[in-house]
Amino acid sequence: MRNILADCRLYGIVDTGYLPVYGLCDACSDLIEGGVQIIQLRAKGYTADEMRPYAMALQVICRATGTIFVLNDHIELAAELGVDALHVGQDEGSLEQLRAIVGEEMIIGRSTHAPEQAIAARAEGFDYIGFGPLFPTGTKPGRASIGLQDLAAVQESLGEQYPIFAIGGINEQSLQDVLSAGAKRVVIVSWLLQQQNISVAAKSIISSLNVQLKD
Ligand code: TZP
Repeated sequence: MRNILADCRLYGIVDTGYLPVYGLCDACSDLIEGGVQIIQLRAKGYTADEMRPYAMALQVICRATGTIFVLNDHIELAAELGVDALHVGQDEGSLEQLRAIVGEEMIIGRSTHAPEQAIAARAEGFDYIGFGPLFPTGTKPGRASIGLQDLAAVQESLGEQYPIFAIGGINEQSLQDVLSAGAKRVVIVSWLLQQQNISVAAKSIISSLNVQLKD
């Protein structure tokens, strides 16, 4: 799983803000068909009991296809299901506290919103970070955007190999600017989920990433 994390350039999220719960599995399968190798379930406002059946169904799809399945925020549920990865925000405790619940093997990522938070998360030992929101986004309404100016310096100080996923308001149009600003990996939520054909859209983004970032 850690090899997939190292290589993956597009991280997808099935978000109940954009999908009815009965559409989560189809969207997940479409993203996978489009080549996305990391998929997070994000269901703000849902309890662990409400999320459990959907998380289990998505976990089955991801397992069958060698895709990293990430659960957002629900730490106890992540431990209970033994998901591949857990993603947490700034307020969800230290890595040590999280490891005490989910164990040593699970990939754990942290959202960061400023260079100092990114550096701190790397130093603490988080396996990857999200960095953003780069642009205003309806997926995190009210959250101030941080722009592109710190991306390159953050990537340089955390190391070329460390997985930093640029996030927030990224779409087909803004992707080029995000890559020019130094991003090596991106998360795209609403733009992908709102496409008529999610898998074709994901393929097109991945092919742009591969062309722009060829080694
Ligand atoms: N964290 C920072 S911005 C964001 C999250 C979950 C939302 C990204 O969604 P979108 O729709 O790609 O802007």
